[in-house]
Amino acid sequence: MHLASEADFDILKLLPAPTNTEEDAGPYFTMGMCYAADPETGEHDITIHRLCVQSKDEISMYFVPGRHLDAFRMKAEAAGKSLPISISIGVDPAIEIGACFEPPTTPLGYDELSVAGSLRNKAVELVECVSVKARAIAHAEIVIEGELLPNVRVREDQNTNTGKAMPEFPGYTGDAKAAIPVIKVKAITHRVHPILQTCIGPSDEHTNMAGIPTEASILQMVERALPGFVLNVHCPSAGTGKYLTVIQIKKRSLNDEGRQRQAALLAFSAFSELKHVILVDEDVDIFDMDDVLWAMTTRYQGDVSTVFIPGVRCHPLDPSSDPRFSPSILDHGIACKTIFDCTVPFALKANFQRSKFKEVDVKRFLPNFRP
Ligand SMILES: [Mn+2]
Repeated sequence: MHLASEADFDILKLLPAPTNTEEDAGPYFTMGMCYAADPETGEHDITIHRLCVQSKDEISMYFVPGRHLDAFRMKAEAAGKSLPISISIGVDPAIEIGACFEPPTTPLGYDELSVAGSLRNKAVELVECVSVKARAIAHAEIVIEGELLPNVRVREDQNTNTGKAMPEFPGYTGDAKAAIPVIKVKAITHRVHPILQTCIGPSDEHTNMAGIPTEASILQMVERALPGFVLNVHCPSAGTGKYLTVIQIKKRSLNDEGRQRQAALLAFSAFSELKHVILVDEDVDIFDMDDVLWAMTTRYQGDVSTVFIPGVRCHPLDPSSDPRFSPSILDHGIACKTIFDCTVPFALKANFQRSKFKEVDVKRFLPNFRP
């Protein structure tokens, strides 16, 4: 245990926060499970945020608009109070997946640790912090304890002036923010010889952490509205985990024609940050992007198989979601949600049978072959 009140306390002497590119605003913690409570209701929320070390005992915290911890922070700030927070690093992956769930699947007031508890069939063990009134993950490698200060903001790149923050999951280095909240660190606790877990964007690790909750959220919502219609959902790494989803459906009658597009609309409402939906039939392997693009090539006509829903708020880290990209985009973060319907019209199913290859009769060529 190291308390910030000790004279030689310095975050970077204790923890090797990595600086991943020349233009990073500073050293970042990228895999911190940030956990805090609503100052009014006591309900908890856990999410992962971009955390930049700003001084020996200060960390800046960036909130994409609408994040639940930010709602807690604003409530505390309105009352002139700081918000106690714990940052647990190096935890059970079930907690990392749970922390990436977002509304409406996990609305404000929903503690995403419940997802982790359900995955493991065992409640997540918590521990009281030593320096602030908050709880942390009991078996974390490292816990940073602190308080989000009211009415204090820093420029994210105040120490480097690079104009940039760090590499984000869409594959671009995000811009440094001009004024973001600050955590005053009060203590750091850790296991003996702790391992500092980190993660870079974009990476399969990052995009899967974003993608698995997206898939689960879409499946849950679509299944409720159209039971049995959607077979599977995949958010591939190429689509950042959050921006693109492939939905596999099965049309069973002429009556199902058009339902696939309804499934896509439901997906957009299940996950507001989703930008592109690719719809495919039951004979397409949604985990093989070659197969998905084959469907887009042979079962899709741009002018009739595409549905544009312009002017919808998606996600601010998509650089094409910007008024400079098109005057039709009114504000940064607004995008055109698009459905790519690569399913075969039900009436034409017979014309789209994939070639059915014969099984190889190995014994014809290798009489002694034993499988
Ligand atoms: Mn939440």
